[in-house]
Amino acid sequence: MENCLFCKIIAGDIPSTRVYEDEMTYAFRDIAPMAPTHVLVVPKTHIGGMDEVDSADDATLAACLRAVRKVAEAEGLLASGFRTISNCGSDACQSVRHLHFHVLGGKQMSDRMD
Ligand code: DGP
Repeated sequence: MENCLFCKIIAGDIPSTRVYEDEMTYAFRDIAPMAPTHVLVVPKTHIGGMDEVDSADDATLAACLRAVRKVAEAEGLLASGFRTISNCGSDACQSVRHLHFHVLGGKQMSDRMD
């Protein structure tokens, strides 16, 4: 989608540090990491956020969750654990309107979600 930051990253028009990629998903390091591992998993097709998944392709959505697991495995997080977050809308402070899953790990995190 034109003027979507993550679509431009997926297309390679904006540089990113790739961690994982397959036919339907792309994963890259967050520009402002909140943990030793902070990776964003995005679908290659434009979906605005969790509020739009009702009209999204099931295979794409499943691929995103599998990509989260692949990233956790590649980053060595399967044994220690990791957190997956998808912010949606203004109350959740979603800043990029392209569905993405933050994968955070490599440190002990708080039991609070805020
Ligand atoms: P959210 O606030 O949940 O919409 O997360 C958006 C994330 O995207 C935020 O953690 C910072 C990251 N981000 C924003 N711009 C860029 C960029 O140009 N490159 C990379 N790698 N990450 C970005």
